[in-house]
Amino acid sequence: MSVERTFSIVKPDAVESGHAGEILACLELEGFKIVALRMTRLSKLQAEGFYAVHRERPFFASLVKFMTEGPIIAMALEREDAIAKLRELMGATNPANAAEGTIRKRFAESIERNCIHGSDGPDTAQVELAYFFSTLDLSGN
Ligand code: 3AN
Repeated sequence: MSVERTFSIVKPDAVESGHAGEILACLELEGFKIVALRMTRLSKLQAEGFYAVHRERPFFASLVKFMTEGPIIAMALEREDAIAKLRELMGATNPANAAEGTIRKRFAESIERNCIHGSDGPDTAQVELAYFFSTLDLSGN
């Protein structure tokens, strides 16, 4: 497996509850290098664009509302097999089904307010990284 990059977000629930630092520490302890990081607050339009694949899902409006309720921390992360390893470390979408020790098991409130996002494949990672970071942000590290 080669070194790859993935995209992650510490979601508004985790920033608000003061778990952002612990989540970042958890990522670093598991060998993820933080290549780029930005704290920002999404507008409705930006959140709708980011989650465009879910537009037809019943939870879309609520998801957009949640993702815009407060600041998020967007990150470019790097390690071997980063995409799959991050998904593993995050745990299942619904924290009730997440394995012991995963980030969602430890910090997520519900299936919607689930504290962290991670790209689900190489194509998505590329699109999501470019949604938040410029080539310049990603080139110097
Ligand atoms: P994951 O984040 O595990 O890849 P996705 O891509 O299926 O999960 O869903 C994107 C986001 O939409 C989730 N992180 C969660 O915040 C929200 N979500 C997913 N499924 C539901 C659901 N059944 N009800 C409410 N929100 C959901």
